Amino acid sequence: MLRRWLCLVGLTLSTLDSVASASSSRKSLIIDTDLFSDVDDAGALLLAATSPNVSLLAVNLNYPSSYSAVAASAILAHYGKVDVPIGIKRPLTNESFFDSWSFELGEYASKIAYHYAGGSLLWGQADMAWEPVALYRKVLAEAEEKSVTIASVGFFENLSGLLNSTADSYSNLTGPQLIASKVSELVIMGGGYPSGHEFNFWGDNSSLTAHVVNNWKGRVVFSGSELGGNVSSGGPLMNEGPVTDPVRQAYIYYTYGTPRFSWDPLTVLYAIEGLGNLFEFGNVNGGYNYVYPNGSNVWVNDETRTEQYWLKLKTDNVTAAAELDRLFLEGARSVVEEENMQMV
Ligand SMILES: *[C@@H]1O[C@H](CO)[C@@H](O)[C@H](O)[C@H]1NC(C)=O
Ligand SMILES: *[C@@H]1O[C@H](CO)[C@@H](O)[C@H](O)[C@H]1NC(C)=O
Ligand SMILES: *[C@@H]1O[C@H](CO)[C@@H](O)[C@H](O)[C@H]1NC(C)=O
Ligand SMILES: *[C@@H]1O[C@H](CO)[C@@H](O)[C@H](O)[C@H]1NC(C)=O
Ligand SMILES: *[C@@H]1O[C@H](CO)[C@@H](O)[C@H](O)[C@H]1NC(C)=O
Ligand SMILES: *[C@@H]1O[C@H](CO)[C@@H](O)[C@H](O)[C@H]1NC(C)=O
Ligand SMILES: *[C@@H]1O[C@H](CO)[C@@H](O)[C@H](O)[C@H]1NC(C)=O
Ligand SMILES: *[C@@H]1O[C@H](CO)[C@@H](O)[C@H](O)[C@H]1NC(C)=O
Ligand SMILES: CC(=O)N[C@H]1CO[C@H](CO)[C@@H](O)[C@@H]1O
Repeated sequence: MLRRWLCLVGLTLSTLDSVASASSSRKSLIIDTDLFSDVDDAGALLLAATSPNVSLLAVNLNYPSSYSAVAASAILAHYGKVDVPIGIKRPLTNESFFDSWSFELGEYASKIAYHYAGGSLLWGQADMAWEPVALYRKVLAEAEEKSVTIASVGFFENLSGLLNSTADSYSNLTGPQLIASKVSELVIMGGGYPSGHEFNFWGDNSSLTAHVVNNWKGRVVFSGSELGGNVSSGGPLMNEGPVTDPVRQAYIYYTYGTPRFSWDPLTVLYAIEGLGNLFEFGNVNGGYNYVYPNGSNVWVNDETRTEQYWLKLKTDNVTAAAELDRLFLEGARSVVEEENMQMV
């Protein structure tokens, strides 16, 4: 009886899963994240891994700490996404984050990597991760025309490498040709709007930021420091979320219980849902973003350019935070409910 019921539950779950995978409204998404010096990358990964509306094609790490790759693997595995390939920028280091600026924030990547180890990259196995440009090229080559959204919530070396790439065993197209044929939208967390000097743009190699932003062809939507920096989230996840959830634990390690700014989760939420009820475009008459070699950026008004946009909130910040908090909890609880059903 119990066995039979378990089989039925298993069947129902896998049937639901395949119905969901067949749904054409799912958005194909690649995340390019640093998952190192701020925990909001982990919040963004939670959304991407648990949203029923996403088909997560790959996760590339643009920060070379081995702990970042293993933590990404642990988080994806917790949400049942063991098959999502992970790439990381080389050469790898064993660097761990230390907040030498405000002395307020804790380190989470190595701790999540160690305590929640799982998925394709176990503890000590970061060197088995993909080379990011090769992973981009493989995944894009296999994707349908104009079907892929890339969400960049960190630095730009991998994307610069993709732009510079040439024909290989995955595709005869150059990087820009592959992008033109497969990518529908690039969503970037970085810069300030209409102008600014923000960490993702200057914090690693600002000339590579300039290379990507100033040369990318096709639709690009920017999420600036002022957007997520005015929305604090993660409180309900820490207070009410499942105790087994690795992203909840990452927030606790990093913020010691204080809600955190929401740059990356808001960016990924837009990448998944589009403008929805939360966002609107800040530019009305076209224009484009220009990045200086020092990483500062400025919006250039130009009515003839209509493929770039920057985001602003359509609601007040409390409403935006409440929506993120709702999705964090819903995502974190979704896997726990499945575990409970399987354990009956
Ligand atoms: C998924 O998409 C549906 C239909 O567009 C929407 O109602 C729902 O809010 C979305 N769910 C999430 C978690 O994004
Ligand atoms: C990182 O640490 C592992 C052991 O924990 C070691 O095998 C590896 O060589 C180290 N990598 C670097 C770049 O120091
Ligand atoms: C890609 O090429 C540009 C020059 O066209 C160069 O500035 C940039 O450093 C290259 N990117 C990488 C990742 O090597
Ligand atoms: C690239 O082009 C060559 C010659 O047309 C062809 O044999 C090969 O299969 C192509 N490679 C890929 C990855 O499509
Ligand atoms: C930025 O990246 C390019 C290409 O990899 C490299 O040539 C250059 O030295 C880097 N600049 C800095 C400041 O690291
Ligand atoms: C909303 O913005 C105000 C003013 O910047 C800030 O004090 C408050 O903490 C913000 N609330 C949330 C939930 O982010
Ligand atoms: C970066 O360079 C631009 C152009 O020269 C300049 O206007 C801006 O002030 C510089 N930003 C910083 C932070 O120095
Ligand atoms: C922060 O949010 C509050 C409430 O929505 C708003 O009044 C304020 O203008 C926002 N501040 C910034 C810098 O966007
Ligand atoms: C180091 C790393 O993995 N990053 C890659 C980013 O792109 C450039 C150009 O393809 C490669 O040289 C790097 O290896």
